[in-house]
Amino acid sequence: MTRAVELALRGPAAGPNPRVGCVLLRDGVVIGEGWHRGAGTAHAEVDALSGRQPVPGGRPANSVDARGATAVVTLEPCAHTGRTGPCTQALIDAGVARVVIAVPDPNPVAGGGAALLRAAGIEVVVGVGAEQVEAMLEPWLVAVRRGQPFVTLKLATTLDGRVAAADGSSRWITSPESRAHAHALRAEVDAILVGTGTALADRPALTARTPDGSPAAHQPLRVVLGDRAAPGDWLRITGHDPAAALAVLAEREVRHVLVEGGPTVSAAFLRAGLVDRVLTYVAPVLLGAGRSAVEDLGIGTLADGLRLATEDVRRLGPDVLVSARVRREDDVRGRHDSEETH
Ligand code: AOF
Ligand code: ZN
Repeated sequence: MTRAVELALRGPAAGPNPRVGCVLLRDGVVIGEGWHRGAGTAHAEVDALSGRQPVPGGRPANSVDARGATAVVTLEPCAHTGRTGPCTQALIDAGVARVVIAVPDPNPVAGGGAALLRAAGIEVVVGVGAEQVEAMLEPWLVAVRRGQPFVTLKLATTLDGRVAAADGSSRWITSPESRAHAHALRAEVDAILVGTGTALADRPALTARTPDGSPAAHQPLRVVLGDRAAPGDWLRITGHDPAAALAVLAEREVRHVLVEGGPTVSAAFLRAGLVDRVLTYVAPVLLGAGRSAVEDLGIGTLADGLRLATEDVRRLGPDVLVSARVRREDDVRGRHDSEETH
């Protein structure tokens, strides 16, 4: 499964489909490997069965003889015909004897593959390496289970929590290392959302760029929320309702949205309880005055403060990046943890 995860990670982080990897084994020897390269391309299982990926020590083949073999897949093989055919049927047709799965597919359209495989007499094991795969696929899994995009809120602040000085100047608070990191992050999400205030004041390009300044291969959908006219070729969502915005994005198969400001939109998403993760780039700068990162949340007393769970801390040049989770009411993570394994 660790190898299957490695293969899965070769696929794109962004896009409507999950990253999936598959290893085919016979008597402990790898006979096929595959991964999914994004919506519209072959699924990992079909890619592995095709033999086009050379296995370690081997050459590419026209197909793999998988009769009696074991397929190790990071995600439950799909049971539907979507942009491509059902992997479940491909595995059955190939004569696979055993399928080892890390996590069930929460997509109501594609799920149910494990039961179909069992009905065809194939031994199925679910849950192997589930933690590793849950971590890799978290935004996608959460978004598909919930029917609403996973929301990462990005903040870039001074040590005293300011995002602009008294005169409104804000470029740049964080270091080039932090900004490069943020650009890499943009390339991994499906959409970036800002409010009209930020769009008008900063006119951010919101493009994902590589370290040398050239545009990244994947550019997220750029979204602006609010009623004022905004510049550029962005998707305009009118009104100020974060839930309505997420519904529009869900329609477009957006799984992961990065909310990038400003303080008004950040507060609106937090107040609505729609943020999953807060990524804060903190620069060792003090301003003592100026706009704070998040507008009023309607919290009057410390006991009501929104306390997050720190997931990760790292240094980026002089800055610190803190990644923290917000516990959501509708958080259904781990719902499948107790699912049968046999
Ligand atoms: C698999 N193997 O490698 C992937 C799966 O419309 P399609 O054909 O692109 O199918 C997309 C859905 O299939 C996706 O939402 C997810 O439920 C599943 N992805 N399944 O068996 C794969 N990528
Ligand atoms: Zn499939």
